[in-house]
Amino acid sequence: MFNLIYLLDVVKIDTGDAVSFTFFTGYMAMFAAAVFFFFERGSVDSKWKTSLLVSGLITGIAAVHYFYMRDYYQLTKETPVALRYIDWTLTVPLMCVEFYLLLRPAGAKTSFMWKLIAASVLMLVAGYVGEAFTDGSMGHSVLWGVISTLGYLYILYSAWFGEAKQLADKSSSPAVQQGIKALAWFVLVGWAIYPIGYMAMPGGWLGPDGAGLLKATDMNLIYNIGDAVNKIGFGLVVYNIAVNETSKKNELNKERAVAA
Ligand SMILES: *C/C=C(C)/C=C/C=C(C)/C=C/C1=C(C)CCCC1(C)C
Repeated sequence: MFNLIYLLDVVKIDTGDAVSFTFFTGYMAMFAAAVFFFFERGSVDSKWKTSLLVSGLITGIAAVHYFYMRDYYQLTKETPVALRYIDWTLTVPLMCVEFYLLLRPAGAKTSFMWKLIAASVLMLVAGYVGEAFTDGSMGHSVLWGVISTLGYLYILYSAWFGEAKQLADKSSSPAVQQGIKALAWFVLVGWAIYPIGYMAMPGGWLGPDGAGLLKATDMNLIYNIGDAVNKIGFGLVVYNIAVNETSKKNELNKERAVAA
């Protein structure tokens, strides 16, 4: 019985439901991006292969979660809180790994990576407690939202002024410097999309219990847009650096060959 309902429900996409629509397009976009990054990995210099692999993993892991979240939402019309946060707990630390991989030639240590990861875990665990254990009150939503924001601010600070920025300044590669700058913009603007979605929750500042600017269902819409922008965007920044640096190296090798 359950299976029959399941099948009927999955086939029928409600065209009036923007959340449902973005779950489907989000899934396909992540899937396509993962295929792209995995294939392109073969055409860049070996130094960049791990970075592209991580980009492929980020979008690939997201694609699998979107596959399940899409059906979960289709069936229940509820927010897939657990699936969402499992996805983020895997993919956001991998984005921190991207920062580390790009900055390793400039002297980044693993402690730099672990600090970013710790901040991202604080951000996500607090966000999860805020959403999963809500009593519908504004006090709960705001408390855990603020704790989460501390983790977010650490990463933001690192990217713009702190360790990530200082390492980027030491990098000998203009492509890496520009890339880190682009990632810093993603963290500032792209990641700021998420707290807006969070504030649509019961008791949230912008939701029905707060300013009334957002409906509770807007949360998933906003998160889905944020994910597509940030996961694919991060990957493309890394891809761009890898392609630029690879062609620079190829040029150099050609010049050397001519000179020899
Ligand atoms: C691929 C997924 C990404 C980049 C997810 C990023 C998520 C955030 C930046 C979430 C931040 C939050 C706050 C800053 C406060 C409210 C709770 C969160 C978890 C939505």
